[in-house]
Amino acid sequence: MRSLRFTVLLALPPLLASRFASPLAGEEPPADTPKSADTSKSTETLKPAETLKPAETPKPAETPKATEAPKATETPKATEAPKPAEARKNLVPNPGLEEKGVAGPKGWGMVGLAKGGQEVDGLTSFWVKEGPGGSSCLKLDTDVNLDEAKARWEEVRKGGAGPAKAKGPTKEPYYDTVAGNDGVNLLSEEIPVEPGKAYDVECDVKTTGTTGYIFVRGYADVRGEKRVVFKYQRNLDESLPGFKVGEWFRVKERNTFHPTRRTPKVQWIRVTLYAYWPPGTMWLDNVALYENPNPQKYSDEPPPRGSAPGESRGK
Ligand SMILES: [Ca+2]
Repeated sequence: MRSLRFTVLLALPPLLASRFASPLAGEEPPADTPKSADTSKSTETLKPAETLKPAETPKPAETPKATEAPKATETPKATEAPKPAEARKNLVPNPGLEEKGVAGPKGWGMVGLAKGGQEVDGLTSFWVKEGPGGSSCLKLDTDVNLDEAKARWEEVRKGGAGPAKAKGPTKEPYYDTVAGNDGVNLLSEEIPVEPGKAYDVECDVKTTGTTGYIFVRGYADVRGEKRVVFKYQRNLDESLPGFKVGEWFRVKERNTFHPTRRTPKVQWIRVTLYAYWPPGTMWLDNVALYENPNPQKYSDEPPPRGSAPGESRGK
């Protein structure tokens, strides 16, 4: 992990890199290599701890009271301009995290989780109705003791994990929490990449003060093995202009990357939602990935030399 931290530092601008200088800085997620994952044992009846709450039903639209509304003005005017910006196709599967998989949002998975396994662990990751407008979203909690989290992750990897036990208390200085170590992350399914194309990545995020990233990992077939050869990352924290702790914020500016510009072998990408330090909670929703036909500039940094430890066998 040491060499990995060094790699990350190299890949960051000085200002951001300084954030990583702390020994508490988030490590990269561990290898997303399924070890002894046995999805065949998965129980279909698992329910994440926090998905049972009834949806906070949005209030019905207030019906217009006035009955004297002018008639004949309801027909759309021919002058309404088309909306080219909204015609962009979102390439992320289950981007609003609304569709249910085994125990969480379908198509999203913990690092190390075999395909078809339980998406969230109910201890550090949850599928909740706390998104914008009461929609389903992802909640990541890094204020969990690392030992408890690791035990839980192992249970989930094996399949048929059942409900998680409640987390124990954490204590200062929190170095032994998930926040001080691996962080928590969920990855999208693989999304095919077209050579020569640039993309924009977006998401909604809210935090209690914990910071994180939206990562994009690019995979290539290297001697028959899928390896991470490209990485783009965007801070999810107060470095975003207009971002406020405790409020939903749409991350959409300056997030253009070009996976095949320097790493032409990239064939697939996966979006990773990642929370780490300080211990706290992060909510994420409405992930989007759009082709950008006219990129003004790229935000992606040069790829790390070789693939980082723990990512070489990326699934
Ligand atoms: Ca949603």
